[in-house]
Amino acid sequence: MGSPASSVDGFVREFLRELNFGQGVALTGSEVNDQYLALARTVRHYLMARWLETLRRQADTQSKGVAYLSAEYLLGRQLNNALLATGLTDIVKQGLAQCGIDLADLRAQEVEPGLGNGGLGRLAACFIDSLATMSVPCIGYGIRYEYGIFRQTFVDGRQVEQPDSWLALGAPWEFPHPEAAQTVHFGGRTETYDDEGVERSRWIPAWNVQAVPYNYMVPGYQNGRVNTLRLWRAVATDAFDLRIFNSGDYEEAVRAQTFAENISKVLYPEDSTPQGKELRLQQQYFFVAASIANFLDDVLPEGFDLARLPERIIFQLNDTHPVIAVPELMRVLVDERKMDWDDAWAITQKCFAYTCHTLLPEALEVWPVALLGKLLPRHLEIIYRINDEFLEAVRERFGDDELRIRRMSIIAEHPERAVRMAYLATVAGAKVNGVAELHSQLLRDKVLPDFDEFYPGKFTNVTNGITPRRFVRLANPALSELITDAVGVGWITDLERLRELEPFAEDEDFRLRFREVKAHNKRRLNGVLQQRDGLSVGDDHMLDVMVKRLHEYKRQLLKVLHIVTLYDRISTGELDPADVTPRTFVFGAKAAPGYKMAKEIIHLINAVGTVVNADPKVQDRINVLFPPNYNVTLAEKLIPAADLSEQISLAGKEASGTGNMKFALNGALTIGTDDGANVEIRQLVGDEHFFLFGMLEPEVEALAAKGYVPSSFYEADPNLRRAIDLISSGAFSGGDKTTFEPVVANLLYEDRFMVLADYASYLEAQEKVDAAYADQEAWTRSAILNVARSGYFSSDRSMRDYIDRIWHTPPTF
Ligand code: GL9
Repeated sequence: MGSPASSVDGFVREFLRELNFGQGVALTGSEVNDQYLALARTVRHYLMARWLETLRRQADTQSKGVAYLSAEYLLGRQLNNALLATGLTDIVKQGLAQCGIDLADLRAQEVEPGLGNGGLGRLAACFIDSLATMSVPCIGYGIRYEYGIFRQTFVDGRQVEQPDSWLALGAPWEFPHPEAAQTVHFGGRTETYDDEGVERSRWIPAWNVQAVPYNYMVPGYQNGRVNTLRLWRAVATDAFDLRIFNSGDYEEAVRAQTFAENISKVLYPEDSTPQGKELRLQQQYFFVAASIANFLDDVLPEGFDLARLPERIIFQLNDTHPVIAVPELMRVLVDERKMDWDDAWAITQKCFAYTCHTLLPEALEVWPVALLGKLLPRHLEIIYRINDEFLEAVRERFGDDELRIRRMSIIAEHPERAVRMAYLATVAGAKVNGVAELHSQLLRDKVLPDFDEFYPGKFTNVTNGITPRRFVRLANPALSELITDAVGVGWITDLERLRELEPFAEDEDFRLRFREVKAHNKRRLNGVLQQRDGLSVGDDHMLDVMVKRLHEYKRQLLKVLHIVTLYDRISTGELDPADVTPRTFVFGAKAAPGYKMAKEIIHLINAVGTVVNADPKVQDRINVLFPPNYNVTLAEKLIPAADLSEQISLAGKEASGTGNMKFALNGALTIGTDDGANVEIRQLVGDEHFFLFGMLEPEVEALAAKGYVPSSFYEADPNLRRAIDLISSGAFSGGDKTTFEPVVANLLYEDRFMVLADYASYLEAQEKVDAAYADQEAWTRSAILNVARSGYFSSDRSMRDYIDRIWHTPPTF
């Protein structure tokens, strides 16, 4: 198959053909959505030959690859990335212009697939981009949610969730393959039987659904490689029970269908807390069972000797969500392929590796035994046997240390009998990794110390990364051009080359151009915010940005207290407005719909914003913007415009963060705690170019051990008292003192994440920010050095680390 001619005329022909024959419309009178769909399909054609070639070579070489198992992929828009990968942007721009169409209008038409909640899902998307760019064989496996992360709106400052119907206007990037559906079973019971003298177990399931694969292209950056992302959709096996249907009971007939299809209906909008919902366990098993079956039956060649499975595949478990894959592979090997248990277990232990993404104990998934037994009875038996053998080995090593046995058991007994999925993953995985140095250390020392002792060498670190293609090259074309002018284009696939920018920090002309890039990006952001929400960033304001999921541990409240303090001091005349650095504070954050406190905090941010923005005493000095529905698309506009990046979680709580890396690479300076990957960012960019504040992790531990009394900080610090009293007074709630009482009471009497303890230090660091910003030359110098020294945070480097330490999967071509 020849690829379409890479010329403007060739493109126009292809595009019009898609518009006419694919969409069934003429150019004249076609809608923007028709044009977008036709363009997407045209661009897809250009990738097709490479995709087929990649698949063919993969089948020929039979080399080891990665199966990335992830319940979330927060992909962001596809069009621009596909254009970049193919190098078609200029041709397409010109071709469309000939048709009287502006490429920018078609880009804006795309609804991003928001199939993830936050960092964890975005990380998966960055990783598959890097693997394709590095020519490493990888299949991403996940779920094709019909509704992704909810669309957030604000009504009277409160979050309201709307369904995200991302498929409504067409899905031009996906390739459904109903003929390749897998059947996934649930429920029922198990039995033993005599298999020619061998006693075996089998599962007699009660019901099943079809898993239909939808394939997506994952193009490498201009390297001719296209990997595959395979997302599963649940479809009812017998769509209608015809007998019932004929009897006229339509509702009853479609009930089974609705039930089955609910499995891939909606992404759980959860952040770092497990949702003990049966449907969620169904989702997890649904996608891993389909993925394993797909790999064994369809990807491996016929007759493949499964004893050699570890030579062909490593299943990377992205958090505990896919961990039910462990007993599933055992079930397939032992029950279906009739393998000996010990052989199967030896293979399984080589085929899985587990990434942990959290430190919050409440975020570690556990599944009640009762639920697992009902939904997956055979898997529960297998887990029990894995646990028995594991605890036997622990006994052999440590003797009958019952406390230790209870601590390490995969089965928890309290508060109810439940399977600890992180333990199962740790026992089964060849390797276990955390996502930043500090996190991996704390994982070994605090979360899984018994396992670290029992399995020397099993724990490792791979610090997260982000793809420079999407988050620098595409999101920040102006900076990309400046960098390329200075050091050449090599940085896009070899981000350490940014080091070569260091000398330019001393170059006055370069600094000026760097500032022009920021100014340009702020104007661009202004345009987007104007159009999207009617918001605007103040002229010549420092842009201070905090964008991430709304969670107490991330401490958006600390940022709010800073703003309230500034507001209070300016409006009471204590601070001369002329002495305040003009700043626009930007928040972007979704709260899990069931997370009440997070939603109260959103309300408070909006309420403070409303008052601050309307008060003439502080106008043109400080401004608060909270554009709703923060997503990848908005991030791509916000981050390049930012001057200051807020990474202010309580030390020891943020596993890594990846937004922090995106900001540094786009030339923002960070104000942050010694937490997650902030630690590594600061080490690399240098203390002088990073605003550190707050307790260190051991200090947090010590304070907690001694007994943290938040109100004592309130009593002792007049600034803090004033800020909190102002909120309590009703100043931001039209005089109503009760509105924010729950938030204030929580701060004063619980404050689990020690906002009040870090407040003074944070304020002090913010004063340093102001002082530093006043010297624009020095600030720019720091910003350039942040860019130059952050090449380490490319997800290409993360992938190299996974390959060296865990996967051992070389590039193929
Ligand atoms: C997270 C961690 O909280 C982040 O610190 C980390 O950077 C990412 C990626 O490793 O993983 N774990 C987690 O559950 N989420 C993370 O962001 N939450 C969401 O994705 C919503």
